[in-house]
Amino acid sequence: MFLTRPLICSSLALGALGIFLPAALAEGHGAHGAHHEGHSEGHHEGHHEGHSEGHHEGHHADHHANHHEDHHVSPADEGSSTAALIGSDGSEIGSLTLKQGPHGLMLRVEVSPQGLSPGWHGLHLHQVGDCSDPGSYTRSGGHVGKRAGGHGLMNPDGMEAGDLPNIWAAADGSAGYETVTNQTSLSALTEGDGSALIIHAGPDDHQAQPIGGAGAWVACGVIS
Ligand SMILES: [Cu+2]
Repeated sequence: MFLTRPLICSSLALGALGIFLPAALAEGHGAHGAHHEGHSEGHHEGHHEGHSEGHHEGHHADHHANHHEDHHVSPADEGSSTAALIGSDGSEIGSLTLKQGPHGLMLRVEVSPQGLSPGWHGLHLHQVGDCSDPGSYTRSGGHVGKRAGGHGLMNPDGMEAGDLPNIWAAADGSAGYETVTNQTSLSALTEGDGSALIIHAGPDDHQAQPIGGAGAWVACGVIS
């Protein structure tokens, strides 16, 4: 199955709210399939066909309801990912750790001295796990969940799933950062061609289009 990333992000976000989950995704859930089969087989031994069918349908519906509510904490969304953060000259400037938790995705960024210019920097999740073009990093694509006019944590018409708070670097260029988001998940970010964490040259004003005036892309970390 192939879907574009914006579609995946919007269906996951809506699914987490319990509003909508595509039938194809629900049916593809491995644990559900196994449970469904085992139950139906056991029931067919020594029970009338009509009774079995009615019981079976009721159980099926219950299971689907649970699956909707628990989607954002399902075992498939657990796990962690660690990556190097690469600066604009291609050298390693720090590290990036992502951990999926029960209420969202925890991101931690650590930057070594001289890694960044001092002050605030925009930081976003971009759509492609490709940091092979240091100095531009345009191969990492647009923001996760990108849509026209949608960027910005403070935008009334926003936000995009890849939008995150700024990171602040000290006078020596080092930085430490931790945030959590429930607008995407580790499984959504790592599937297919992955995604990337990008740090920009300047701060994101969280409102201007398309990237909050954050400027050039100065650091990149592959999320896979
Ligand atoms: Cu960005």
